[in-house]
Amino acid sequence: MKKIAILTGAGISAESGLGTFRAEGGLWAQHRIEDVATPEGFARDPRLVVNFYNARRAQAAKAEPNEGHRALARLEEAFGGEVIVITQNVDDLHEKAGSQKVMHMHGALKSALCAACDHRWPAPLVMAPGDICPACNSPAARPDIVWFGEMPYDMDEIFEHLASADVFASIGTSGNVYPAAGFVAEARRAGAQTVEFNLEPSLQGSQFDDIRIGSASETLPVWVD
Ligand code: BJW
Repeated sequence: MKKIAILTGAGISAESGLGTFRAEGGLWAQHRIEDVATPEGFARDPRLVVNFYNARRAQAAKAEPNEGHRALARLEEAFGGEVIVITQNVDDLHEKAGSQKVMHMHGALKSALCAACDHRWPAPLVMAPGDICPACNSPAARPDIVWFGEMPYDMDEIFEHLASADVFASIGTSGNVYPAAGFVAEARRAGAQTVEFNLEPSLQGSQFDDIRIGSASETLPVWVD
């Protein structure tokens, strides 16, 4: 076995105190997606959107990785081949746990993006609408987050990993949001063994060879160690 591709979602960070999106009382119960997670929402009210991500950046900065994140970092260290973590999460808990190969397909709270020239740079803890881009001097800074209708990052590289993975593991994601929700089908087609870790089967649950029900902080250490 040479490659393990791992997709993570909000569920892996839930026990680190970061809210998921679609649970009762989750982020989408408190904020309208159209307002805070679309380019149109940002154009309408940049202050609301910047403040939403400022609050989440502050919360993520205080959060610590849990046993699920740590188990994946141990897997990378112990496994003879390649372990790739493809995360939909915008926190940095995989990095804090020690994972080295992490791809943030939906962007990162720690990063700012210039809407004028696409330059990316480390975000200050508190961003403000109209912050200046250090590369082109436009007042066009925005959170470096992939909103609905935008292209997720690194898709070519991600599809190459899925096509060459021996094992595909999906952890703590509900399978509502594409293209990530289609990764299990892609990996299966390429011949990977597939396993899901979740509190309950996701929308894509029927496509996995194996489902480990339970909290990722408990099921991942059992899988890895
Ligand atoms: C636990 C647990 C514990 C809890 N242990 N588990 C019709 C068909 C197909 C596609 C579309 C369509 N109409 C529109 C689209 C496209 C759209 C889309 O998918 N819409 C759907 C809603 C239908 N997608 C896009 O626009 C994307 N771009 C795109 O498609 O570009 C074109 C393209 C095409 C082809 C190839 C490439 C590109 C962009 C999507 C951007 C998503 N952005 C967000 C917000 C920004 C980030 C942020 O603010 O943080 O990303 S939305 C939000 O959902 C966030 C998440 O990353 C994402 C996924 O959520 P996740 O992680 O699954 O969280 P939850 O809350 O849904 O689930 C948590 C799970 O954890 C649950 O299952 C729990 O049970 C579990 N859990 N505790 C284990 N302790």
